[in-house]
Amino acid sequence: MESTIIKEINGSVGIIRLNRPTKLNAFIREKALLFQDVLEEFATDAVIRCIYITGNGKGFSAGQDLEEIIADDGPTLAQILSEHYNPIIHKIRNIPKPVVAAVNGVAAGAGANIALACDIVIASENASFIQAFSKIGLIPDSGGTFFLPRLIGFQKASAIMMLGDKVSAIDAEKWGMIYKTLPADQFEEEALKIAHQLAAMPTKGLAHTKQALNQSMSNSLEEQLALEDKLQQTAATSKDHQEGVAAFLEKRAPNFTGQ
Ligand code: T3D
Repeated sequence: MESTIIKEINGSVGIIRLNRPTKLNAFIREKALLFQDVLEEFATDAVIRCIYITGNGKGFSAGQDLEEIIADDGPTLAQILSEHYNPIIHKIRNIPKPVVAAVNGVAAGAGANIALACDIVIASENASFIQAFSKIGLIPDSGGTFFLPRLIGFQKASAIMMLGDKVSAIDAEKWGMIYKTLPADQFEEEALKIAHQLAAMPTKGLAHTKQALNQSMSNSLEEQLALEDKLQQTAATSKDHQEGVAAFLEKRAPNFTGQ
């Protein structure tokens, strides 16, 4: 049987394909644990400078597999959050590399919130985002109540979380929930181009930017200014910083190595 998570390395981009297409890539325990293993592997592989997550088939992910939660031998609710989704969100936010979600189709429940935890979310014009939790008496998890109000504001976040509306990719882009919508027929090619662009950039600088953005969620202005000062001093010691400045002054294209 094909794996529920397919990993590929394409140049410096580590690709993760969620692969249960007949169930819209809904998560079962085995898949959630494997996903974490691959995130960890790509996080530590020096060749990989950008991670790209997408879904196989017509959906990105329909979140938790609802059959698994009623199965006698399925994981408990406590396990589902503490061993599946929470570690996935922690890893995505803490990997010192850009993580791109390429949302090819519907993203619902935890599937939507895993995408929204990524650094850059790109969606096919056919994709949609559903905070499906309210329809089954649950609350949005996988960081949804943290990221969504910060992305689109408290009011819209409350409404779509309570009503469980299907938000089109086009509206998601308009509201600032995602970075960009791409035409369906060019989706994978164009989304991968963005991942390759990120992978060719100064990886350490991007990692520091990610860290600063993470901490901006809870820091005061004073704390954030101090953090920027500290991270900028570190970024300034990187080879890629030297290369960027040299390339600019020599009027040539830079060759960043991620060092
Ligand atoms: O206790 C806990 O679970 C805590 C953790 C919570 C985390 C969560 O993610 S909770 C939210 C779980 N997800 C949902 O509630 C979404 C359920 N799915 C849907 O509402 C719809 O499938 C969609 C709106 C996402 C897409 O609709 P549509 O019409 O495009 O597709 P479909 O026909 O409903 O689905 C296609 C197949 O995938 C179908 O299987 P079948 O009948 O062809 O054999 C459907 O049953 C299956 N599927 C879709 N979502 C799930 C699923 N099977 C299991 N679990 C799913 N979540």
